[in-house]
Amino acid sequence: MAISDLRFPTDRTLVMGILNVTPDSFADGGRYNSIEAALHRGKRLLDEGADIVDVGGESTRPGSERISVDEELARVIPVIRALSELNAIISIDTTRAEVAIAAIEAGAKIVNDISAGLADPTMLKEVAARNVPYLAMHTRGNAKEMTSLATYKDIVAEVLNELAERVREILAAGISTKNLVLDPGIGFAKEAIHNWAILNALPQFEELGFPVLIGASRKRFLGELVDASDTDSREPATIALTAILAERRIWGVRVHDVKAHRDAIKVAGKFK
Ligand code: PMM
Repeated sequence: MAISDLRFPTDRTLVMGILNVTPDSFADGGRYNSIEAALHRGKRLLDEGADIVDVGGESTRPGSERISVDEELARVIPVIRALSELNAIISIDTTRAEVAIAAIEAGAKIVNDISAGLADPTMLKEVAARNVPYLAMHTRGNAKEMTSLATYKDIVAEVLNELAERVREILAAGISTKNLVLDPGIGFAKEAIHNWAILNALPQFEELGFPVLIGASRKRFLGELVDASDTDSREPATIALTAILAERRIWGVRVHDVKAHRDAIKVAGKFK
């Protein structure tokens, strides 16, 4: 299975809809924490035109506590199984190989690993063995450490170097070049100034030679820009960002409100 086998449209930016099955996730925390509610939300993301539904069971917000593998599996597997039966393309947002393997067995087609293989030493080999697309995101340290690790002399050069190092390891583990997507990790071990510098340097990230996905939806740096402390009120700024990224033909965006972003991408598509 290569990314091309998933038959995504190639003439526009793809939309990955966020489905956090967590009671504590920062943008939809507590609202969609039961399986039923998660399924309902997942179906809505699909109806609104999500190309991928990204199912995650563990909150990655800075400072959050880890949950057990069993708890993570219990949250995500029933949701993945049910949505896969609807022919949805599911990505599993996890840093654990065991969860990635179970998710693939339940029908997930993409592994989204915010640690790019650093959190679990067996992740890369297990993904390579199953030949599924792998989305590798840049971060530093774990959720508890990352805020203190947001120190850079040259943010763009350092993140590029660190991602390139991950790419070498990912390919050495046997994951195919056709199956790799990169993500500079907006908000992960990065302050607002770092996030903006990265977003201004997207061509350099694309020059690494892989599709690039951006996950900026409702994140704090947007709230700081438009003075929006609650996450929902950061949505207009997120949509504006998607329009710009889509006009620049970024491969994908990871967002909460799929319909609005599909619309923004349509508008961007009118600019050549
Ligand atoms: N952000 C979050 C979780 N998973 N995965 C990728 N690939 N990129 C991201 O930027 C990303 C992610 C945190 O946001 P959430 O709590 O709203 O899911």
